[in-house]
Amino acid sequence: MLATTRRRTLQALGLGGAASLAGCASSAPTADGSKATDAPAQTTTPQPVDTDRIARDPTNVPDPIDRDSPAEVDVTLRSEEVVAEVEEGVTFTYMTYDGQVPGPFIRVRQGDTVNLTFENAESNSLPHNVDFHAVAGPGGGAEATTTAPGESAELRFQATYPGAYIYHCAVANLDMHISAGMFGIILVEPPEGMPEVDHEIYLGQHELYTNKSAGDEGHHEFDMGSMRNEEPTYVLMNGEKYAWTPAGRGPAVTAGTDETVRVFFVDGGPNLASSFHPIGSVWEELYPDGSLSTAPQTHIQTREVPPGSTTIATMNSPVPGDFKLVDHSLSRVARKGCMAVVRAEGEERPEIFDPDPQ
Ligand SMILES: [Cu+2]
Repeated sequence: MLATTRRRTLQALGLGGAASLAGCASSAPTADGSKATDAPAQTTTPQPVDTDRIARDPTNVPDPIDRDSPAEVDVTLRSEEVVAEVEEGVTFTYMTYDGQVPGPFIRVRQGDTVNLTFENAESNSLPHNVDFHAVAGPGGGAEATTTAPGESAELRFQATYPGAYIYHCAVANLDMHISAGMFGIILVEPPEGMPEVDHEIYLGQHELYTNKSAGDEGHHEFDMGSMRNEEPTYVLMNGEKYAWTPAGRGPAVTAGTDETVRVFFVDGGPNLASSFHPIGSVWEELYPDGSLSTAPQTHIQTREVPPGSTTIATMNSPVPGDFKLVDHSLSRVARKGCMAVVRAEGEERPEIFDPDPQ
């Protein structure tokens, strides 16, 4: 059974590699910078979508761990290639864990043993896998989980160190797979847990590289040349333009004034570091790179989060209003879609902020 599975996997890898290379050649830019003439025909008609929303709900975070001893935890991740809207009228074929971007938030305790089942959906066209930065072992489990469409694999690992870690696809053309949406967070809580807060939210930033400009209607094909040049069409939080904002496809995340919101943020990249900033506030407490072995920094305005890393940061507002969470490389916000909003609701406090003093 195992040998059969492995053989099928290798066959699929061969096919996947050739298909990907062909895609690479056909979408390479020409000498004058225009797209090659054999690039896929452009159309202003979006493709039918497989899902209404590719954007994971930022409030979809598992509860804090309420155990004082290690346990065995069963986790299933399923890779799914799905067509969805980046914004209205613009479709893209995403690659996902469990059908949304970022992948599901996995929460375990230091010392836990994770029994992972990784499934590659039958309808997929490519091999996929998972590399967990929380795994102490070769490839973070990538080779052990490499599967062809229709197959599954199992991996057992112990979470030996605490922190918030990225997981991501790491097959051939891994930059393409991460760009298409294959990344997420696994949080390994320290034995003593984390300080209690009022809200926890989950955001993931990444870049889409397509054969059109941001906002051009129709189906956007993945574009290898743009990715090689690190010139993304979109830079997104949770996979859609302005995914969780009142101005976008909304709604904003809401919290009461003076309530503490903890943000788990992952930069999937694959190429751009994020300068993560809450407009109108600062990060009250911030754990650089998601490290929970060190004391948090305090009152941080902007924190760089490299691709392949995370941060854990808290914010609170004494006054009501909308607080935009952005990459402070602001062209990515104004032109490429990268923003989420936390709306603080409560009483005005003019002694702290008065927009109309008499
Ligand atoms: Cu993949």
